[in-house]
Amino acid sequence: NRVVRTAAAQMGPIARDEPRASAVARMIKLLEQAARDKVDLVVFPELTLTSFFPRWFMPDQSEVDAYFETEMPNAATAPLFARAHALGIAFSFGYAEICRHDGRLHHFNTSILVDGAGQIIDRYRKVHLPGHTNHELWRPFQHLEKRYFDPSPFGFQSVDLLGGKIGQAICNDRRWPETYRELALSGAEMALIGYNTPRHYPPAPEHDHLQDFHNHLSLQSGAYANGMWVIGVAKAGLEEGCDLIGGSAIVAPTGEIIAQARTLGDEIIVADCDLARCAEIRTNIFDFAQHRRPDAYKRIAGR
Ligand code: ING
Repeated sequence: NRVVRTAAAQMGPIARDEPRASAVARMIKLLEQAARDKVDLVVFPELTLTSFFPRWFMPDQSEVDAYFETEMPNAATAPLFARAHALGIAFSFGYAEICRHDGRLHHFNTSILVDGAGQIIDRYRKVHLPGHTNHELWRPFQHLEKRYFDPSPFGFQSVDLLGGKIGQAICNDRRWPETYRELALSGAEMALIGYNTPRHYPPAPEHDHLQDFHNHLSLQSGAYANGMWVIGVAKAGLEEGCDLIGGSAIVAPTGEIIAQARTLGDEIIVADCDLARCAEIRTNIFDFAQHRRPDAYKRIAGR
């Protein structure tokens, strides 16, 4: 077997004026708790250094850019990298990234994976940006990811870590079956997915009571149909007046939830994830080589 002891490190609310140092200190506390459990890998949520700022319309771009990191690691996150390296623990976390690509500045909703030696081995940028572009006054709060971020041009990938292949995705990505299939086809045996999910979804308030169900439905179906471990990690709780769901979960390749958060605050849940268990699914019902019919799937990748 190839057991990776994994922790989902759920974070409670991060206030609008909470300094990055405060969020990082909370992350280090969870990291040290995980270290006491002899955890190999700690997974943090999406945009885990600041409040979920796409909920606010900010006409002034310099105010928006203040939520972004222009280098990584940096002064705010160095203590986290240092502590994790000292503990020999790999970790992933999401943040807002400004980077230069093809000679142009880009704003990405990013998640990085750092190995036990403190090296960034994967940088994923969010593919599926939900929400809208302009200030929509009818909404009780905004969801301006399409305004503040560029969609990733890089797609999905997986990297070698802890004896397996690990891939990343971010929040809305977890609702799209294509996310998991692309990761599985890249060889991923585990998907790390942070999220910030408001309970109230203004375009369809009649679905508000289904948010927890849809969260687990997405994580579990993705895990099962691709025979992979899925680690879903929430930024949870009442954040600046917006109620974010919790429900962080560690899902086995069979689709079973084997660990789940109980609170809406800072909390780690831990599970021994045997990556060899992917074979239970991938050598049987979802043996892609044996059963998958890409010749019949003409529309999926089409535009
Ligand atoms: N948030 C939400 C998500 O996809 C959302 C947006 C909320 C979509 C509720 C549908 C229902 O989980 C992010 N950050 O993508």
